[in-house]
Amino acid sequence: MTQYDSSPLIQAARQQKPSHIPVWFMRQAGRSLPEYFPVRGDGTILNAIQVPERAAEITLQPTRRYDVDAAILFSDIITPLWAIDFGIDITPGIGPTCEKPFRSEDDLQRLRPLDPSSDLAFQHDTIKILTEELTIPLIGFAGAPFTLATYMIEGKPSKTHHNTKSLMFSEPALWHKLCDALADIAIASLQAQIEAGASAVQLFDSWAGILHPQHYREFVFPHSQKILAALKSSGVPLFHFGTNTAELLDQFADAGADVVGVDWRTPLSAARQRTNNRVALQGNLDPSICHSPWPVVEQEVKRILNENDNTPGYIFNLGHGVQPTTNPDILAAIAKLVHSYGS
Ligand code: 1CP
Repeated sequence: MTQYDSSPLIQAARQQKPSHIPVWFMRQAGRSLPEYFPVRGDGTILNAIQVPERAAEITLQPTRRYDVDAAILFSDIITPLWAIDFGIDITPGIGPTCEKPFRSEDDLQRLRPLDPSSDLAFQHDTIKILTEELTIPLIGFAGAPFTLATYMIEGKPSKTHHNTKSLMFSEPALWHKLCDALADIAIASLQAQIEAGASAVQLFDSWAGILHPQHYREFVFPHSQKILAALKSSGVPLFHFGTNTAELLDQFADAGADVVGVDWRTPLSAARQRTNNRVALQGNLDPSICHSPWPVVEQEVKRILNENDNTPGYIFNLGHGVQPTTNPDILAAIAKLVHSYGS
């Protein structure tokens, strides 16, 4: 139980009826806001994440511009791996990069257990500042084992993920050891975020949709399920999101989350059928549409809201993260429109 149990975000996540439809935007903090760059400074995002006052300020920036129902901690999915010195970094203009990619059993030694109280002390302090400042729930997050493994194995962002699939299919025992270690790291990081004051957590498996459902079931599902099962007793709502997951939504719902994120390729009504109303849904405006003139955006937002048809257990969001070139005024108008819906 948290102080935000009666907030629209937490109520919708629990499939209760909130006073208005809650809205937040994945990747609402950071690159799309001009005020972000002076706070981040010249270093990489990891430098900013390590300084609690700066990370807290960047988390708060979108909540001042938009009437959103949640803040999301300013961090990255690779932060815990970087904190244990696996040898992963964020290269400006590229994303996560790893000079010595994970390729063999020996590389498991570089993956020591995470001790959040020392490795992620800065994150604890950031959340403490935020819980003082915020009047809306804070969402903590972690990368799911599959998506983290793609960066560790490929060494950089990839479109094909050849190396990841090759290791997964040719060395299944090593693959499962890697994912098991990554699941433990995600559990430790998320538990620490919840203990520090996060009111909900989201497990990002952004790239799991590149897999066939049978391969997802065998190589990915057990690890995500382990993470969500370990967090269940915390009592905070658990969100689970990936892109291109139309054929995986039933398994995303089975993995143990309260809320499943839907990308823009799947109609909400189809997602409801595939998840059989077992979970709340979050989504699913195409982030590219935010670059269109307002009447186009307005029509799309209304189409999605009408499709949901006031079904409880619904949180408005984009179908993936805010793109860096998005005009913040459009996001502000979307939040306002979602809140005025039905009133
Ligand atoms: O300095 C910069 O501006 C670098 C860009 C940047 C930012 C702002 C990166 C590098 N990460 C972040 C912050 C971040 N990353 C947040 C907090 C901001 C917020 O949500 O408001 C979050 C939640 C993430 C999560 C994240 N990082 C995901 C999952 C969500 C998603 O969009 O799918 C993934 C896949 C990453 C990896 C990553 N980190 C950074 C980049 C550019 C990428 C993507 C690289 C790729 O395309 O593969």
